[in-house]
Amino acid sequence: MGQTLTEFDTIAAISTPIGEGGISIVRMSGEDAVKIANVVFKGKNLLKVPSHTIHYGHIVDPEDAQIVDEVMVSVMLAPKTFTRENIVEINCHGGIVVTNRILQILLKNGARMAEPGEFTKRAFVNGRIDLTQAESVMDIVRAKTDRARQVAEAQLEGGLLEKVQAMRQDILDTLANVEVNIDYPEYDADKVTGEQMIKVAEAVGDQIDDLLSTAAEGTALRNGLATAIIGQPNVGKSSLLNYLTQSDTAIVTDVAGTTRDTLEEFVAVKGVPLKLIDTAGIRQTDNKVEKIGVERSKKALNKADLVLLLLDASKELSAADTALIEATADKKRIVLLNKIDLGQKISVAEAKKLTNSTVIAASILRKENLDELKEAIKTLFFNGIENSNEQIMVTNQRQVGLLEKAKRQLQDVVQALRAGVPIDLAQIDFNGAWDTLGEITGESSPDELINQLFSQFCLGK
Ligand SMILES: Nc1nc2c(ncn2[C@@H]2O[C@H](COP(=O)(O)OP(=O)(O)OP(=O)(O)O)[C@@H](O)[C@H]2O)c(=O)[nH]1
Ligand SMILES: [Mg+2]
Repeated sequence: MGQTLTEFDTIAAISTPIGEGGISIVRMSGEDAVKIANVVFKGKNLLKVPSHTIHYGHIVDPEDAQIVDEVMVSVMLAPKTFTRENIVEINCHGGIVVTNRILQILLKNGARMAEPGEFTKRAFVNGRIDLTQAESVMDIVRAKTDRARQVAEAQLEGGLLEKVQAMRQDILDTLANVEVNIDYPEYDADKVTGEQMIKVAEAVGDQIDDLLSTAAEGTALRNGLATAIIGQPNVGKSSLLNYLTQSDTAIVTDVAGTTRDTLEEFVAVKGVPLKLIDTAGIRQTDNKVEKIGVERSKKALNKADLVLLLLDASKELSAADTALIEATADKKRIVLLNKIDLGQKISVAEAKKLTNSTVIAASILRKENLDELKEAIKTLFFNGIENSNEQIMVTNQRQVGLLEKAKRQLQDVVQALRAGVPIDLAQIDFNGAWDTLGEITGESSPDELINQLFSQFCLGK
């Protein structure tokens, strides 16, 4: 991340969702942004206005001198902008045709269509933000709960960046020391440096552990806790999904085997983000379609962080129920005894003894005791996770993978030095850890990785 600005062409994109709305924003970034805007804008001379000002006028197609729309145009001059380049934002009337037309006119007059994430990528390449901050921009856009947003904002403020940079600095300082001692070898310099390297490797390793301990909550906040609704056919799984999502996404009928595919919905239950997965009732079946559904249910179960196991309380516990209890035994689990409006043949105490889990007796149909279920989900989530007030968290698999790799490299350093390996050999892994940590912030990331990362962004971001 150098301080010098890389020269780029001028890009343009629609930065608001495509559709009808109050206003839409077409954004341009690059050296010529103001020049191009000025060609198509009728109002003040934009080349002469101060930076960070907004101006009323009209977009006129230079080709036929026709007025396209009445607009407000913001001019923000480099370097104090999101991309560190000149940025022009055209606020036009919301509407697909108008917005597209303005974009087309900009493209005809010298701008190039931006790729997904290209604005944010320029902010990264021009050194305004690091990779963790770029990722957080996307996370803020996608945040489904307020807590997830808070964590993303903290990351955008550079919280994770600072921690990673501090660790890299510690490693670098030690490396510098080693270099000095190699250049001026004295009697016990090697031993002293070796001990120092072990100390730093262990200290940085501990800091990595601290960060990794936030990963479970961090990734759950970002992606939602994968929650599989499991149970026999007709027990009320789809009814529960619909209740929790307050919609009628899933088809509910009294026909056993209604749901034949897994269905995913994102909900926040008392602030806990869940990725709910409604599944086909698990049973032996000869129906081809249902069979596939049952297989998918089993897969969903494997991947689940949390299982909501539904049992029909109005009937005696069956062998099939027992099989499901066993199949879900090693998962975080809440057992819901459903249909108590039809009588209760399985008691909460009995189910508790059998499952060693939180058990709630409820009626989804009558919406009875469902708040207890929500409370139970909340308790499970926030108790299972430490540092729950922590703002600086590891929120995605990319970060987790790199931290784990750096941790292994540091462990190797310690092991090697303890085994008497010469310091200049152990140093290779120490160097490696420094590099790996740099990949988290993007300081030592290969280009293709960076391109791939930004291509996941939305257009206009
Ligand atoms: N009496 C009663 N009926 C319920 C309750 N919850 C769900 N039902 C009914 O049970 C039937 C099956 O509900 P679903 O939600 O489709 O059950 P499912 O588990 O998704 O079923 P499959 O998709 O076939 O596996 C429907 O007729 C629901 O209205 C309840 O608490 N009490
Ligand atoms: Mg169903």
